[in-house]
Amino acid sequence: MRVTVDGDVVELGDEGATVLSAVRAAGADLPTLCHDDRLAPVGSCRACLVRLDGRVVAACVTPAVDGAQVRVEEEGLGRLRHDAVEVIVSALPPYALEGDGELARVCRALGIGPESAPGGADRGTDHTHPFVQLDRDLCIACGRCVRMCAEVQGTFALTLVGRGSETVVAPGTGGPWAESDCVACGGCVDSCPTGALTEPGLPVGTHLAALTRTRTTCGYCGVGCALDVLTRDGEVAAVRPAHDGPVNCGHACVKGRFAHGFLRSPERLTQPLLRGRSGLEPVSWDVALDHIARGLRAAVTEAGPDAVAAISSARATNEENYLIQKFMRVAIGTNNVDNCSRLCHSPSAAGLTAAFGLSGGTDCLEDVEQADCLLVVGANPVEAHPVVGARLLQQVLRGARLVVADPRAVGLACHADVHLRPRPGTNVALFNGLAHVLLAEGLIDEEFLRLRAGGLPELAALLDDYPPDQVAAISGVPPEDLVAAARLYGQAQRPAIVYGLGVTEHLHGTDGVRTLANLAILRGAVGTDRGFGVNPLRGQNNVQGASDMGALPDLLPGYGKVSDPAVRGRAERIWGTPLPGHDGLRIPQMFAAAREGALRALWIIGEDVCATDPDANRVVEALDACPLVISQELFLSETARHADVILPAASWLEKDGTFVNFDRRFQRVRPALDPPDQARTDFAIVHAIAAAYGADLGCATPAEALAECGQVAPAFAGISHRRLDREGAIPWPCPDPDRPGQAKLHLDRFATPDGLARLAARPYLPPGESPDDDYPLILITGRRWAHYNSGNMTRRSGTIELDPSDRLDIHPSDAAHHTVRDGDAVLVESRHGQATFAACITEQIPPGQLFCTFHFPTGRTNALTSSHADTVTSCPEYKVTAVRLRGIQDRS
Ligand SMILES: Nc1nc2c(c(=O)[nH]1)N[C@H]1C(S)=C(S)[C@@H](COP(=O)(O)OP(=O)(O)OC[C@H]3O[C@@H](n4cnc5c(=O)[nH]c(N)nc54)[C@H](O)[C@@H]3O)O[C@H]1N2
Ligand SMILES: Nc1nc2c(c(=O)[nH]1)N[C@H]1C(S)=C(S)[C@@H](COP(=O)(O)OP(=O)(O)OC[C@H]3O[C@@H](n4cnc5c(=O)[nH]c(N)nc54)[C@H](O)[C@@H]3O)O[C@H]1N2
Ligand code: SF4
Ligand code: SF4
Ligand code: FES
Ligand SMILES: [Mo]
Repeated sequence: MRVTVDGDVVELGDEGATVLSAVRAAGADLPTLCHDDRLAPVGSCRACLVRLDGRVVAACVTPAVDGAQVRVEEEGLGRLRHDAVEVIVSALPPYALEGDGELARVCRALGIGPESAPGGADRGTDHTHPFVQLDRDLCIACGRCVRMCAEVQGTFALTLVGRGSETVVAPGTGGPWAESDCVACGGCVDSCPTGALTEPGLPVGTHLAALTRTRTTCGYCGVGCALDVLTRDGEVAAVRPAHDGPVNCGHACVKGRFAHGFLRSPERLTQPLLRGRSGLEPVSWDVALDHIARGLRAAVTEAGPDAVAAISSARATNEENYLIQKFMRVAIGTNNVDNCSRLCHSPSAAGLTAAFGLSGGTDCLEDVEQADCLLVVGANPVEAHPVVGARLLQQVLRGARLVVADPRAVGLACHADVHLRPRPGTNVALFNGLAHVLLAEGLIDEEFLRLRAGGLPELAALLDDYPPDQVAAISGVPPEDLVAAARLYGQAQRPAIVYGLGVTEHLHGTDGVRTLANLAILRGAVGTDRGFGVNPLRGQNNVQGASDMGALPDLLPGYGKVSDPAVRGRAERIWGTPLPGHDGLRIPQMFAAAREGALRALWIIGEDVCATDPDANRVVEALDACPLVISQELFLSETARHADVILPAASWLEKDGTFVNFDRRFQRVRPALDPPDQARTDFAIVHAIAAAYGADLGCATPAEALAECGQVAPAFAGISHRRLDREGAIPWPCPDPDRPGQAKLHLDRFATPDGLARLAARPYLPPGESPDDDYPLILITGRRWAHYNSGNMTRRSGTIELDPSDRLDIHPSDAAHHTVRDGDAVLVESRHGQATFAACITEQIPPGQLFCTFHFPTGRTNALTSSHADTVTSCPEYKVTAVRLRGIQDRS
């Protein structure tokens, strides 16, 4: 459509365009106060008045129509806008117009000075919350915060109270902000135009233009939010979500937004430490590097290259991971390199590769948002991937149907049409049951199955054993729920599967992924526009990338098998040296080898294995048995305490490179700060270790490392730092620098050898541990919103105030049975160890099950978990541990 703005003609493609978008497209200056592009317009402030075909209208709420004539620069109109804003400002105190916030800028543009703002009713402040602070005197009741919390975040924590000029934002719960439902996403602060809502680092009146702004990618979870880090005098003043962030679109969560206090924690490691006779002592880099090089040489000389192993970091950049695996393969000569994908989504990589030929999720987030039915399985995105969780919730609020499969009633489950609550460890039976109903009721895509999939006869035969009542007996899911869920998924036009660790972290996690993928294949809802595939919510900021870069014992960068001579030959030519052709050790095998005395040196980069790997007491035994343990860390983690050398590393806010997020997008990481004191980036540390060892890895800069990786792995050849700087985000595969990457996979054919998707006929097999008389309860472990994994970073950030300690969720019936009251200290025992928690009595957890996190080392959660692991990939069975409650102490 064409609209004329002050005589200039603008073309607008978007049918939903408003007069405001036409004005903006024409480049005209028009103030707005109640408007935010992320929110539905309300048109309440009248700052944006224009003339449309003769009438005065609020531009933000008025649809643009073809041929419309809009006037902005008209004498009378300027006056109207001035007066509208002056009325608003008249109730505010003068400091409302200080700084370069939105209101201050609007007033300056309209010629409204501090004399127009004599007000200030002294309505008081609410500074109870660590990250969100309210000055009621600055509230103009535009409602942007309320809408942000509802329409973007989906928490509905806020409301407007009072009448007329007394109207002010308040938590819906009535009390102080700190006791509200707020989950500190920061959205309301980000949208507030006046400074009524602020964060501690940016008080009202701050001149934002005077701060340094660095665009980077969040280093916590795998969502990959684009963030603008604002710094002042070498400190982070604030972190703001980028409004043009490709994944987050101006949203973020408490971790990316506020959990940066760890940077300046007094406990931050700032110099190398070496274990001497009297414990860990500070040493120079030269001494530490020399010690490491000698230890590595001794291990290789005495026991061969396979006596050395490295655990690479999914927190580190692609370029760092590339360099680490290159050092291990080229300089040491071993494939003993792995990353925490092993503990997390290795069953996704194996299962999706077997089903579809590539290890990544099949679609991009935007596409999943087109779905009319979401099947969210064993994932709690509201807490673990909050920006994705919020987007999925908005889709449900807009009418998409929702099936959640999770034993616990948390997050999206509260909004589900059907909530399936399988006993932990019974997914395969559940998914086979769903597939049984799809087949029985003809809810399958026969043409797709004929042309694009294989394995139907075998699957159909197996599914005879999974009628709903049979599945109910195994999983505890009522037959009618199973049928209802299958019908919702089976009858949807465009169903989507989104899943998490509740599928993978099991004895049969890979079978879980494959039998879940069956559902999408049966429906023809993957690799077509009739559905949005199978999408794992990968966990760490760069776990996808660490694996993509070949920090895996069996795969080179780009997933070529080390055992394949042709693949190896390509890397050998580029790296100029022969490579070992046998698979290296997986993380659990590294620990086993160390306990047996076969592993002589273990280099652990950014992973707190003593806190986060299962059966932690046995991990400690392994480290104690290994002659050289190097821990490359931000903090003296549980693991670092058992190391011989500790190297102080830079964090994501201090380094240059790229991450790959959960839907395969490469994005840039840029340093906002220098590393503290002697800390160095992992990139620099790997080079320094290589140099001390007498090896030259090439790749002087991260950009060069990514370029070299593209030579080894053609799927990344089209991606470079320079291109990312221009384009923002690029999904892989992207072999060609002149063509976009592939966001949606498998559209013409699957990447399997015969091009067909593979159905899997996998029977249900019981988990490694089941409840019995000695250990009658099942412990599920997982995450809560305010902390991150080991908690080493979030426990040292302000987030600790939001969630100061771990607790054990227990159903009221079990609590009564064990005479446990809310808050009581309880001792949990498994066959492997014991741990203590404060009890939290809640119906979120079913009877017979318990839930806790692993965010607090004092809890010792992973002393409880077993060494049972996925039979295909060795991913630990973190989600099922048989336990008992003991030693209940009275609170009094
Ligand atoms: N706040 C926060 N966010 C995080 C992290 C964090 O520590 N804190 N960690 C990041 C990382 S590394 C990862 S991998 C992701 C993980 O993100 P998620 O996969 O969402 O994480 P979890 O909470 O471990 O597990 C998800 C759900 O699986 C359910 N579940 C357990 N057993 C079963 C089962 O047998 N069947 C089914 N269907 N469900 C089951 C649990 O009840 C739990 O709600 O989160 C990332 N984001
Ligand atoms: N019981 C139980 N245990 C679990 C899980 C579970 O669900 N239940 N989930 C598992 C999963 S999915 C995962 S991914 C693992 C995660 O386990 P970890 O990877 O061990 O956990 P993180 O806390 O992410 O920590 C990594 C460490 O890296 C450091 N670090 C951060 N950034 C950098 C960096 O740039 N460089 C370096 N050198 N160090 C850095 C941090 O200080 C932190 O100590 O935990 C697993 N453990
Ligand atoms: S910070 Fe986020 S969750 Fe909290 S009130 Fe504001 S918008 Fe709502
Ligand atoms: S959702 Fe994930 S990537 Fe985004 S800000 Fe939160 S932790 Fe960071
Ligand atoms: S911005 Fe249009 S009425 Fe407020
Ligand atoms: Mo993870």
